[in-house]
Amino acid sequence: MKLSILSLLAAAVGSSTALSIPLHDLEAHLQPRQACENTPTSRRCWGDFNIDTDYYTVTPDTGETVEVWLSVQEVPCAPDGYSRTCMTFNGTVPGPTIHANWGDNLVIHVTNNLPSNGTAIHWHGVRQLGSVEYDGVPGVTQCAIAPGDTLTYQFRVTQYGSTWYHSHFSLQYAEGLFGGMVLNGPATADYDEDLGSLFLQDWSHVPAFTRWNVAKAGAPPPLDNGLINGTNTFDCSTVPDDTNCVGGGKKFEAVFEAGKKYRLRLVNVAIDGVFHFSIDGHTLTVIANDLVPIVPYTTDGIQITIGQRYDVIVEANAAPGDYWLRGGWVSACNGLPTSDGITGIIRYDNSSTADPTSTSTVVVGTSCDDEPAASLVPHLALDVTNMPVITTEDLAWKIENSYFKWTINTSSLVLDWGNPTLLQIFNGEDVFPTPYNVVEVAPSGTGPEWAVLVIQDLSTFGISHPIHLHGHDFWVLAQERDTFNGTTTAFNTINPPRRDVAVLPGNGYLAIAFLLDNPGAWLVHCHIAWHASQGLSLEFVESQSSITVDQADKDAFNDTCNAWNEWKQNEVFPQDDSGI
Ligand SMILES: *[C@@H]1O[C@H](CO)[C@@H](O)[C@H](O)[C@H]1NC(C)=O
Ligand SMILES: *[C@@H]1O[C@H](CO)[C@@H](O)[C@H](O)[C@H]1NC(C)=O
Ligand SMILES: *[C@@H]1O[C@H](CO)[C@@H](O)[C@H](O)[C@H]1NC(C)=O
Ligand SMILES: *[C@@H]1O[C@H](CO)[C@@H](O)[C@H](O)[C@H]1NC(C)=O
Ligand SMILES: *[C@@H]1O[C@H](CO)[C@@H](O)[C@H](O)[C@H]1NC(C)=O
Ligand SMILES: *[C@@H]1O[C@H](CO)[C@@H](O)[C@H](O)[C@H]1NC(C)=O
Ligand SMILES: *[C@@H]1O[C@H](CO)[C@@H](O)[C@H](O)[C@H]1NC(C)=O
Ligand SMILES: [Cu+2]
Repeated sequence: MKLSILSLLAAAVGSSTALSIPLHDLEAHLQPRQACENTPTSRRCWGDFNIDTDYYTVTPDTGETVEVWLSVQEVPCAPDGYSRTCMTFNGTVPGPTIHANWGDNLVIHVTNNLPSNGTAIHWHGVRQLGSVEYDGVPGVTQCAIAPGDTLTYQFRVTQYGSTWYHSHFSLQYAEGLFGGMVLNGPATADYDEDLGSLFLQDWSHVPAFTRWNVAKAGAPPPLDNGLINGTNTFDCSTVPDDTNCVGGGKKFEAVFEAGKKYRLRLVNVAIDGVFHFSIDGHTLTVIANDLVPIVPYTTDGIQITIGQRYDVIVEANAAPGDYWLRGGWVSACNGLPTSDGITGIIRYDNSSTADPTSTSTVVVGTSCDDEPAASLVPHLALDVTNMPVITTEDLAWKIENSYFKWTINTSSLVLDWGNPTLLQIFNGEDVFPTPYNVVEVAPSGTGPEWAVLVIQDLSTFGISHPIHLHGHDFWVLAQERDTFNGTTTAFNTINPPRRDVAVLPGNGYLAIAFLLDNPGAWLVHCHIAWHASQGLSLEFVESQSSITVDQADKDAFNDTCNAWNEWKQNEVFPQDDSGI
């Protein structure tokens, strides 16, 4: 850029009509470099930063604080025309979208207005660089927030892209406790309009907490429907005499203007389901996986497992008309009989009310895997260069008191909401309770160092698990339907996919690496909500002696614990799962 301006000016100086520009003025003109504005035709730009900036080490100083108030409350709801009670942020499912810019400070006041549950809110995929106390995991990074109490989460937005926030308290997000986070920044391809988050969700007509009584004995129970951005229809004639089926559900609809390019932020917020998203007659250009911009690729449909996000650009270049948008339920991976009805509508004419007659050419298969690794190439190319320590863990199961539990090296996670790992760390303890499944990691030298986790599935069920790590993006080194033989030679270390949820293939192994740059206590868990409740989780305590928390944040932490311990004396429902 600088070179081309210089050569242009040089050409001008050489021409007969050129103005003579003194050299120091020229320098002033070029320094500081003119900010490159983010517009529909320059999405790679972001002021003094851009899509090439290493966002792991550089964060714009916006000086802005975005302050948000969220009320966690129960309300009557009927997202698909079937009445029940939902747990919500501010009364809606999905909850209010949180918008912020890359580099902003977020201050989020969460008040627990539930009658009889604690809560804790996790900002999925947010690195929480230097702010582990606001990661929102009850029993790990905080005590549960008692009914009536408020906790103010405060952290810096060091990444950009699409994510979501959700309760991490037991099965609460299954009842509706989630919302979108749109973190504005540059992108790897251009688009005209940002349509925001698009949530793909499975949905139960009775509370998940009620189904848990069945689920905890073993297999996940079938659910009743799927929702697209919190809405769908349901055929009440399939449940005659059920007075809760009041009808009136609606399909999600969006309107396209021919010729425009739209950005959609796909988020799988299911508790059990894998989706294969597509829009009839349209191609998707994929520009990000989780909070990592990728080299754009095009596809007819995209497979999304729980917790994952894909940002896609859709060009309105089909013949004007109405088209089905399909969630694409992968029945082979989920306990829901049919995917046919999990749809929304894209219209080119906003006065149209007709059902689309479009058909799909996309084949939803039986694979529960991620998109092929070869497609998911991070734009900011980073290799894993030094991985001296490999932690291997065996995934299996046991039956305890007639209940099914997943185990990690024979131990199933169980947390005490009143005794978080971080409290134990504040108290200087370094031996953690066995069911906390703590693995301690720390760099052995001074240079960049990665920790590697290999989870080997020995359960023999053949079920795939979407594995999520807190506090970090991870590099996906291997996803094999095989037994890990202990050698790292076959690991993909050269700019492999980088994200925060990846699939552990059934009867195989998943190997991930994360940079040891964020001291804290970080959960790793399966994002199938039933499995998390059944203990499929461990935690990394990273660089324990370097974990620092300001006094004001420690005081807020202590207040939350005191309120929880007081309320717990009158707790109505005792904990009967892992806690997450
Ligand atoms: C949520 O509701 C509270 C009132 O309970 C209100 O003050 C706040 O602005 C709402 N938050 C959002 C993000 O809409
Ligand atoms: C949370 O609330 C739900 C609904 O009232 C109840 O079924 C469940 O047992 C509660 N769980 C805990 C741990 O409080
Ligand atoms: C989905 O719902 C969220 C929350 O209400 C909203 O911000 C978003 O724009 C909706 N998505 C689309 C594609 O309309
Ligand atoms: C439909 O689109 C037209 C033309 O863009 C616009 O003027 C009108 O407000 C839209 N109507 C609705 C209900 O969105
Ligand atoms: C888990 O068990 C395997 C097999 O016994 C062992 O090799 C591995 O070191 C254990 N992992 C940890 C973190 O102790
Ligand atoms: C270990 O497995 C990898 C990947 O399957 C393979 O390339 C390598 O040859 C194996 N090494 C040994 C010693 O078996
Ligand atoms: C936390 O609160 C308890 C109860 O009020 C108090 O005794 C204790 O000193 C506090 N601890 C810290 C570290 O502030
Ligand atoms: Cu799982």
